[in-house]
Amino acid sequence: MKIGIVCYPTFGGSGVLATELGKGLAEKGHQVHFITYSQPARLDFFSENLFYHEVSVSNYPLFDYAPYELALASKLVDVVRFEKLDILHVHYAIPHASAAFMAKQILATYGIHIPVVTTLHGTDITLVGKDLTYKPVVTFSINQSDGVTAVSEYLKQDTYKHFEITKDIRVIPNFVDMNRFKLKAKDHFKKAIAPNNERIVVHTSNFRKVKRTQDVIYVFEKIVKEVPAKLLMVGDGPERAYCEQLCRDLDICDNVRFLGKQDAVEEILSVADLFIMPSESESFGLAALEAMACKVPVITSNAGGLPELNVDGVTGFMDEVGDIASMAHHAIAILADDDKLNSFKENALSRAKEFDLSIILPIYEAYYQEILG
Ligand code: GMT
Repeated sequence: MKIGIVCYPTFGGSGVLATELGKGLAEKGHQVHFITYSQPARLDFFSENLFYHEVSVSNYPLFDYAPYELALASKLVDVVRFEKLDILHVHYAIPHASAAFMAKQILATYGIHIPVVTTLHGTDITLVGKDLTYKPVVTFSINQSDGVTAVSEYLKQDTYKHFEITKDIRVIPNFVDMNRFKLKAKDHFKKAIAPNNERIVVHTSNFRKVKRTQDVIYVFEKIVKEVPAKLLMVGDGPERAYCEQLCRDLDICDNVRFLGKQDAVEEILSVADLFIMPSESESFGLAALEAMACKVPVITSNAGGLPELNVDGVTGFMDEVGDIASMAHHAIAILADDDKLNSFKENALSRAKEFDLSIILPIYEAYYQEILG
């Protein structure tokens, strides 16, 4: 198949997932065309089946707001016509699904029918999409898509609850490439971070409010009182400065390192003993799955789709959003006991295997065939 993929080319979960999907499809012999405003973060190598088409937006001085959606729709028309794509798969509804709808209408005037699959990722529904500023367009463009998928059952139900959706939404969970995300020998790195064999706790996110990154710091402060430990905060975003200040206020800076945005997350996860994701809302929690694939147990909130991933008391623990005391209690229970830690690690890995790329990729391929059929 010739597949066009539209996504946000950033470190966010939807962009990561879309890029990994494209890479996986290309490896299976499909021709994959990424259409985005910059090179996707994880698309940093050459493959004969992978193509990248940049959407550039005119910055004509009349525009206070440059019309990205129009530029994207025009690019989609161009790429579909000249690369003869079979299907367009857009990740994140806003504004990709509506741009795809517009492109589809324009292509129809050339006698070209291009099916569009929209994958809902989370904040495009749970936060931004519900905003009245966008809601009518989001509803319309979901309903106009030829196929709609959601990354968890929770997200599917939330979409039905808050939008008037006439389409069947198929749940296709997120996946992880376990050839990349696996435990790697990184002893020198471990030694540098934790010279006295302290436990290593990791958090990765975009440091937006919804991630409750300050909860990670509060939980860690309680952990470090009981168990010698180090915390690695990976990623960057608006909450980072507050987290750094909080570490100073709590006097735990010596035990916390902020690593900023990192490409090789799997290498950091390889030295981790525990991953913390206390999010306010999370449609799936791809970062937690990546941790589990590297044999790291997870302490998460029970928000959104997290219960579909984290098995409470088995792969880690789940607590109410904001329940710092319980998260710390559970974290200490895992970290303080070698045997317990090892069994949680094994469980995390075997659960992650259920979401391996090799299992989920064929589901997407079959779904494309169904839509094309
Ligand atoms: O979590 C974010 O803020 C990024 C966001 C995105 O769209 O990139 O992530 C969403 O999509 C991921 C991939 O499907 C999911 O794993 C995340 O749970 C979801 N985030 C939220 O629902 C908050």
